Amino acid sequence: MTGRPAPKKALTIAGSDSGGGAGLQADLRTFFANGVHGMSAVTAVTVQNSVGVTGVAEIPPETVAAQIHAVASDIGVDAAKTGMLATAEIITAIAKAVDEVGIGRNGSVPLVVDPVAASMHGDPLLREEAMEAIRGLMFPRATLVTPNLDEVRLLVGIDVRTREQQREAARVLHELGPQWVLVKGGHMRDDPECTDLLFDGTTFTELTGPRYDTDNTHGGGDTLAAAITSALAKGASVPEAVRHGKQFIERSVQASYPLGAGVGPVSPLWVLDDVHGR
Ligand code: PXL
Repeated sequence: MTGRPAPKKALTIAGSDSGGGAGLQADLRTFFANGVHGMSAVTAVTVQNSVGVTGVAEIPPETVAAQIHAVASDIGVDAAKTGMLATAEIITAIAKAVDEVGIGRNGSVPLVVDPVAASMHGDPLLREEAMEAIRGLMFPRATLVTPNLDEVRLLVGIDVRTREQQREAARVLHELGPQWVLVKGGHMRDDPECTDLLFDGTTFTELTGPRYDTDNTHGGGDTLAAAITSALAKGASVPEAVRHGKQFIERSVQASYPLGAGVGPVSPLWVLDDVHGR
């Protein structure tokens, strides 16, 4: 029989971006670019292009949970991530479903929680009252959480402007229950570099990279978290996976491109340069 052994499998629990820049579309292409089989449990469908979000249709919570059960019971999941979760009811259903199938800290499958609150245009992707559900239900289940500085402010009320405040935020976020915290420094725009801070409750590790000159950063957080999730699916430790993710997002920012009248996406298309050229 023709074929090959199945690759490792990663699941994204996230929203759809009709413009293809962010959300589950970014996650699935990042899984593919990392040689991992990608699966999705869709939480919401956004009506979106490069300029912004003009509509959101939420998926019924029981349908979100059913997608998780369907893929976990048959195909299996080596690592999972969450993105746009939309409502407290959807988050409650996800928390129960991941516990039932062994994803997250109550099981053995690594879970990356990217606490998505708004699009880069400021359009809300999470109802206001749902941030409490992310804090209370998703953080304690997370192997790793990956907030940017806007999300840090919404989650714990700390307005990070210095490296010391970044450490303080990591400490406070860790107390909410995740095994690891990655406080991303990309939104510290005065910093000529881009320093992310990784913390496991004991040790701080700073990961510093260049700050690239581009406005096309749509889907950057999703791509980073999905690259980390891919590495976890392949058995990497969290620090190894985060290092891989950082390298992957740097190359994907370098390969970002303009699209429409607004903000273009970061892109993992560079992995195919040898096949298709640039
Ligand atoms: O990049 C965060 C994000 C996640 N999920 C969806 C999005 C966005 C940003 O726009 O649209 C569906």
